[in-house]
Amino acid sequence: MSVLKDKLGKKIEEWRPRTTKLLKDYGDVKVGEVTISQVIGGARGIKSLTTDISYLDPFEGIRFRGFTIPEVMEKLPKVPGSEMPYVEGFFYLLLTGEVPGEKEALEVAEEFKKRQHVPEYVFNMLRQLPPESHPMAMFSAAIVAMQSESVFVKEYDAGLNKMEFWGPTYEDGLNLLAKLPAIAAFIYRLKYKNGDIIKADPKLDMGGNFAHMMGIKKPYDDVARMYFILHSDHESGNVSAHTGHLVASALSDVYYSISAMIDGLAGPLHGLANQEVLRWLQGVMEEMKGKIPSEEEMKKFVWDTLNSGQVIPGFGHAVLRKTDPRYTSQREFCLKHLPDYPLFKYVDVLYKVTPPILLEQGKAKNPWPNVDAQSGVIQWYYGLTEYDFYTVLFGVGRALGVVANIIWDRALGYPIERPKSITTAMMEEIAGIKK
Ligand code: NMX
Ligand code: MLT
Repeated sequence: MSVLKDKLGKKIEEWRPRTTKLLKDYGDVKVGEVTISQVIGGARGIKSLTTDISYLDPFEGIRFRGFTIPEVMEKLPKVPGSEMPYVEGFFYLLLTGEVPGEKEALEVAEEFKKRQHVPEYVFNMLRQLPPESHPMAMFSAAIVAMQSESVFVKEYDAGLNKMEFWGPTYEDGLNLLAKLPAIAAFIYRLKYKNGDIIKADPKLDMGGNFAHMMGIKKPYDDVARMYFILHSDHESGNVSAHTGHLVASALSDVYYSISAMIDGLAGPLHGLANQEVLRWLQGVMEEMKGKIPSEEEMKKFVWDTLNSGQVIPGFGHAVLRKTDPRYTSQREFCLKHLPDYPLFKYVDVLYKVTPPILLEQGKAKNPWPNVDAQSGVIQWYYGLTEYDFYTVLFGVGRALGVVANIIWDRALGYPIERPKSITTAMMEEIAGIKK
């Protein structure tokens, strides 16, 4: 058994009694109340999910296994010659809750390398899709195409004890994660680089290999590592993480679950917002003929968008009530590596003018930028200008967190998810409108 799986097995054994005790002895203790506006309003703020992989505080932002983003970047072992940590070491942290040393990070990297070969039928299937297919549809299709590889399904069909579900789920999860960078890079090169595919380099770590297969030079390897880590998890209620968990709760395997997760991420109010930000900025750039807009000029673009009934992509959040620390990390990266880049200046002006306008408009509960406002600019700077590919990058990262969650869901025996719905007439009765 691998070091990671062995360590995880011990952690699971230690953790199970905590969940059992809560359920058995404290199952009736209330965690909150639910209002009509929450029922109609997308279940906003209802505490009805549990995860220990990450927690999102509205004012502080995300903590991965208790660590803030700067702490994660500081504590995790770095790839030699790079500013950023091993993504594989970060996955070790998500899965076990422990900060790995270099030895552990390298062991996970080896595990991924052993599993990174993508079956040829996946590439053949991608080549058959219409050329206008969105990269997210291609990514989702590629993942679900591998469903027949599921170890979980084989063991389940052979009669697996519930307590053992997490083991083959772990195998599926690692098998899939290891293949995602090569699939993503294949989609990119197939769609935008005339199918000129670059083979994986077995010497490289996940981030380094991804940059290599994309055909983008250093420090893009560090951009990839940073990007995958920042996008990995945002507790469980967001559409992609929730979808992954929900589908997996029916004991659908990791391939079905992560493919569905990608489908949820592909919406413009969720992950696709990073593509929308670039599309919006390009529109401004065209109208400005490349000139950096003054604050007054940018205000007009923002108001025009709002007045035409559209959202400003990259701003607002369902939980956060301050600037997203993932935005701040990427902004710091920009200040260090591309401070004078015109597109960064655009984002900077947008950052100055948008929050006061959203406050003045008085609708958005959070006027501050989220992760997507800054991320496309970095990609563009390093030559990845095909912005409809950006959400695939988000998807590779998000899979790390969702796979970790699904493995733990299975380990702790969380049941099939099934919230209750009520009718409009029932709510009218609860509200006292009619008897
Ligand atoms: N621009 C314009 N209006 C906004 C924005 C925005 N950026 N954010 C919220 N609003 C509006 C929202 O549409 C709603 O309007 P209405 O009452 O007419 O339906 C109102 O403000 C209240 O919405 P909130 O409760 O503040 O936000 P909610 O929790 O419903 O939605 C988002 C959260 C993130 C979907 C929303 O802020 C948004 O649409 N932002 C722009 C898209 C975006 O950046 N999404 C990416 C989120 C991060 N991610 O990667 O997933
Ligand atoms: C995410 O990373 O999933 C987004 O910020 C959306 C969310 O958390 O609601």
